[in-house]
Amino acid sequence: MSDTIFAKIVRREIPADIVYEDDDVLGFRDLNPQAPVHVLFIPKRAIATLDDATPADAELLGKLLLAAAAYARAQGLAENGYRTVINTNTHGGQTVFHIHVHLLAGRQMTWPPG
Ligand code: IU
Repeated sequence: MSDTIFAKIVRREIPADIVYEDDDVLGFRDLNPQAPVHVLFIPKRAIATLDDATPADAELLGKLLLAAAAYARAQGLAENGYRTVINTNTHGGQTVFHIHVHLLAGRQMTWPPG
């Protein structure tokens, strides 16, 4: 799999506003926020897209979602609520091919998404 800018963030080769880290997951603020809170959660071990995930990745994917939820809870975002999004490939709007969960919060979300 080719390297991405997110892998460089994991390796601290380029800066990011990191707000969450554990052994497996990194969370950092999106450079182009779409809500008052917009944090990206990525696994340190890269998976390109959700379509590339296998049963061997089940635990890591679970940790990714739980990290986003733990961060939201710790930041007091859970009561009002938030949105988590994984974009996959072209129609999904994916632009960085290192799987990531968008956590969006701090405003009323609308449905359907664009
Ligand atoms: P997407 O789901 O692949 O479209 O999301 C990629 C996100 O990564 C997007 O919201 C960008 O604003 C964000 N991003 C970033 O935060 N820092 C970067 O250096 C790059 C993209 I490239």
